[in-house]
Amino acid sequence: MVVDMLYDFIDGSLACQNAESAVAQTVKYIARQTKGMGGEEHEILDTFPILFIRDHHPADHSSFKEQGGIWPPHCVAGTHGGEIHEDLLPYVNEELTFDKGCDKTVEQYSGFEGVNEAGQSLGEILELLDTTDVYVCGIATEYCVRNTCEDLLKAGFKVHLLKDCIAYVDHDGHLKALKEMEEQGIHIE
Ligand code: VGL
Ligand code: ZN
Repeated sequence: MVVDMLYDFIDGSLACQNAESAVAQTVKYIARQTKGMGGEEHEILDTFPILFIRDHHPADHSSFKEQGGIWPPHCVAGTHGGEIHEDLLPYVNEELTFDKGCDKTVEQYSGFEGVNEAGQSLGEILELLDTTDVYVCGIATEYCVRNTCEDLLKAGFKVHLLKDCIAYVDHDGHLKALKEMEEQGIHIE
């Protein structure tokens, strides 16, 4: 599961620490896991589904400073800043891409209730895929990654967090979040 590897969090208005490296390590990880699968997209998706989450805001979202929120404008729907990093595009499939934060009035850090184009939620799709274990990477550790991992755990999945494949707003905040996630039973690897 690739959380918010979007340009605004990588080199845009909310650029996070370690983001370029997290993307590169994620691409390597996926390449290792899918090696020998023949490169047919459906074959990769059947054996090793890769789900993408996108922060996807209207231009006047309530989390933006101009609206009284705490963040600079970011990941506005339809802008470059809201797009998935190009190195990951070969693995993106719209059925497995889930948007969150679309409602102007709601801050939504967790991707768990994100929805795909057909209106299916991430939780629903994980059920359909008969998932037991979820391997999570993305941005930012303290916010979306953490909230998504916690919701996955609550829903009964075994959650693995790939520590080289995450980026963060603040280094101390990142370490604290990792420690607290580990205490809850999330596997940091
Ligand atoms: C996030 C800040 C604002 C995140 C989303 O996905 O981690 N962080 N919006
Ligand atoms: Zn946001």
